[in-house]
Amino acid sequence: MSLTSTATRLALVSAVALASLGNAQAQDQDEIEIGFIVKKPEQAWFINEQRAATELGEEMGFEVIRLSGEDGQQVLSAIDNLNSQGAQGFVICPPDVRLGPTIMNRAEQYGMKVVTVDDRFVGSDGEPMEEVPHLGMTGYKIGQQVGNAIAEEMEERGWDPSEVAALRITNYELPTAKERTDGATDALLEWGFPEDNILDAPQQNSDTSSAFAASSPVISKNGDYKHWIIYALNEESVLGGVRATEQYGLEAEEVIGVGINGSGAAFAEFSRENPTGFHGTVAVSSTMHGSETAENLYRWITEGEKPPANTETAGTLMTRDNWEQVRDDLGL
Ligand code: FCA
Repeated sequence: MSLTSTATRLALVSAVALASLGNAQAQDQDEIEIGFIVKKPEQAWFINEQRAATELGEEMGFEVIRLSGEDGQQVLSAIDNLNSQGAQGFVICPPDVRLGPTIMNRAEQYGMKVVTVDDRFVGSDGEPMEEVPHLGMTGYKIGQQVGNAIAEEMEERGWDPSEVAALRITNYELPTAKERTDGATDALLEWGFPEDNILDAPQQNSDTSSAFAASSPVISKNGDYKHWIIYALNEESVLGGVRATEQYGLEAEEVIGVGINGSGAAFAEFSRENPTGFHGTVAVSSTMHGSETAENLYRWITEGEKPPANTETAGTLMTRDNWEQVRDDLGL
């Protein structure tokens, strides 16, 4: 074969390759892309949501671009990034609900549609931004389930409420967190828990380490109590409180912590050979939160049907005894 014909062949091969690449690009351009931005990408809850959205996209034929937005700056660059990739909208659990107006501003500049999940945007008037479709937990009710589960377990253990301290790990900047801890508090008070025994540990963030940091000083300052109950906006935070009781030297039998979420953090705890003070968690389907919000957004983009203003989801108590069953029932 002559040198020339080899060169011709090579040129032909690359032309064919380029043409098929062009086709692939054209196909990609037709495919709808949406973003899924979360405030805590390393937490099992959010990993599940993003995974479920991606899987649904594969089934229905759209692409989900998973991004993290741990602060305002990161969220804004995530939106820029989505725009440059051609995305037409995004689902977001924001790092701070008060960023709502700023995030909407940027999204509207690009003509993107926005759906919130878990934490609902708050407008400059301090009210929820009703115009942005939202899907989240029924915070107050789920909080009540937490309070009732703790009360039942105190009865089971025969504790005298006057000897019990409640470690309430709070995050009042976040409305859904306040609803949840308020629900738990009200259920406990209704049951007859002494209000003076409720001790606040305000956390900076919604994770285990900030809950641990908030709880430790409260526990060591109140060493007279015989037993402790612990609740917070999620199980990651309750685990921080439980770890703080362990560090202080309290036995697992003296502690009842009940969380919210039902994700990997709780499964790991239930799988330990010896029970810890983490008694249970109210599980909600993170899988459903992820897939339903992604589907709502996709339909909005493709069919022009705006999702409902507010969808609330319910929870199921999960303990060491039934966690695998509940996990399977909820598709987690
Ligand atoms: C908030 C919490 C998460 C999860 C979610 C539904 O964002 O921080 O842990 O409970 O609501």
